[in-house]
Amino acid sequence: MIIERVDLIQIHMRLIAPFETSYARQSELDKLILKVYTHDGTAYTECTVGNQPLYSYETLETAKYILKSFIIPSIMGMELRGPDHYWEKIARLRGHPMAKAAMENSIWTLKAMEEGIPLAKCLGGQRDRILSGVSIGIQNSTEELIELIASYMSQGYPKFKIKIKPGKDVTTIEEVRHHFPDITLMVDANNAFSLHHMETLQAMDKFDLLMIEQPLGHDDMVDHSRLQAKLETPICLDESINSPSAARVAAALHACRIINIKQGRVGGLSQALEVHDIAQANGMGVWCGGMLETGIGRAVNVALATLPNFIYPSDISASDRYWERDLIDPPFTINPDGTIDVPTEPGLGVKVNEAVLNRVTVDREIIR
Ligand code: OSB
Ligand code: MG
Repeated sequence: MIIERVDLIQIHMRLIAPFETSYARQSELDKLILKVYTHDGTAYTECTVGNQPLYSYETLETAKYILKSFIIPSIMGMELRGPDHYWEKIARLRGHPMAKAAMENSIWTLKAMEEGIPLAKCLGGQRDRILSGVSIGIQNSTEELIELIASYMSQGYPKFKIKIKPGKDVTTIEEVRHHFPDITLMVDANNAFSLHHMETLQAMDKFDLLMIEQPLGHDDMVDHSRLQAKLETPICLDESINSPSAARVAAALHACRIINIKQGRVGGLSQALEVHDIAQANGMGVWCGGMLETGIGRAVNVALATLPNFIYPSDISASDRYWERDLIDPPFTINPDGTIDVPTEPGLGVKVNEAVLNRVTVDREIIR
């Protein structure tokens, strides 16, 4: 394949409802979509950056800059054999995993299109449905949280992840668990606690949580390892696993028992596959997280989640959990058994609605 043109498309979209984590409350999102052109076809991909360096140091502006100044010039107009060849071309570039991932996704998608198979098959995935799940932001009151969980339950979601932070922790979990004794429940702290909160964190052990996601510092493996030794509940790392080598460190230190894989955070699908294999070799299961993607990024997540070591329900929800109108047709929906169907068409397998995309586009930079 030869990449001849890349459009960096900035879009602005409003979430169905604000999403609050321990570090921010978001109701409108700017996103970066890439349209990648070759002689034989085009591929859309989504960069998982946000507007501010909060979840990760990358932002929409840094990703655009790195893509147009370094990544795209390294590959433009060349005969590219596939993802491995792409990595050879950009190996010298340090950092910026989400920018690299966005371009890499398009190369995987174009490769799947060339081979006439769905992206999931191209990655070595085996399932035709993946286990869904829903990540619920911090609410104003526990009553509202309980109502939301009840409504997601009625839609068939098989796993409920609730965001927590100091002050909205044990009491909230206790009330939710009291209301719903049997649901599959987990919490995500987005690095809001420290070892000074040991009592609070240990108190979470009695609520039969599937896991506690990223309780401590985004780059602190040592403290997570100390905490895991004192908890019965498995720790799942998200922010801390930003590369395959971070996954090896986590395994060696027993800093977690589960990994949340987000392909953007680890630098793309090839490295996500490596993290998947490292986890499996170390007896750790993984699951597919999300970054409030549109249907374009969600299709990549769905494809990735078809790999065999994705043994826990994901954060991949139906389109209508995020958007009034998703960018793809048809939107992702949830089956009554809590699964989402894996697209079967070649490539990404979803159709981008260009009229809808144009409506939300605020800026388009064409690089050739
Ligand atoms: O920590 O997993 C997280 C969304 C944005 C940034 C970080 C996180 C999340 C989610 C939502 O939890 C996952 C999703 O529904 O896409
Ligand atoms: Mg998380």
